[in-house]
Amino acid sequence: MKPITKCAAVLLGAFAASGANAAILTFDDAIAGETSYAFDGDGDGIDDVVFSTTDPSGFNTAGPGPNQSYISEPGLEGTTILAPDLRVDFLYGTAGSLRFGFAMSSLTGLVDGVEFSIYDTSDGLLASTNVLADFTLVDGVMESSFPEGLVDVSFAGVASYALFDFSTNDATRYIIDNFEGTFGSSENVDNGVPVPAPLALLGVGLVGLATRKRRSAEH
Ligand SMILES: [Ca+2]
Ligand SMILES: [Ca+2]
Ligand SMILES: [Ca+2]
Repeated sequence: MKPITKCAAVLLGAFAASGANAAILTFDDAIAGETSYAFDGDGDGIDDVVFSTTDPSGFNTAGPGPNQSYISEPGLEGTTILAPDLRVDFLYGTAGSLRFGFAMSSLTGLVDGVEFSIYDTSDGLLASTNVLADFTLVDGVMESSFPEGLVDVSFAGVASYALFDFSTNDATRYIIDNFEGTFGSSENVDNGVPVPAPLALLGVGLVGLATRKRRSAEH
């Protein structure tokens, strides 16, 4: 995934006004059955973007096959019956815009797709969009196997998380791929000052110690 991310960052950086560059998550290393997928763009061991589902069966990574315009398996595939079906958290926040492709497990075109909503740290809604799915021409020739769509949302402010609610009206499953945005530490390490893991663990240890001390004092 690394070389692709870097390549995308360089390409998109040429058009970006600010110093931060965008990254594209292709889910190449997604594992079927897991209930979360994490992206660590700068490889510092701290996840920058985390996708999660409350479905105990977790994600699948394949679904519509290769004949799609916006999906190049693997992606994140899951059930549409939840509300939301999928959540993504941005540990360093994200600003500007978010973009991804999705497909629905429907055999007819022009069907209900996804409601995608973006929130700040105070649960304030920054932007929301509803995108339908339809058959596309793959490489301008053959119609895609399943209806699909492209979500591309610009927003003001800093987003903390976003929710995906795929419609159950026409499909029982969805898949997303090529999730694109600007994810803090993946492009600009100097912006984030994450607490190093050993210090964070020490903090937890100290809290535990204090609790124990209080308890023993009570006795
Ligand atoms: Ca992919
Ligand atoms: Ca990181
Ligand atoms: Ca749903």
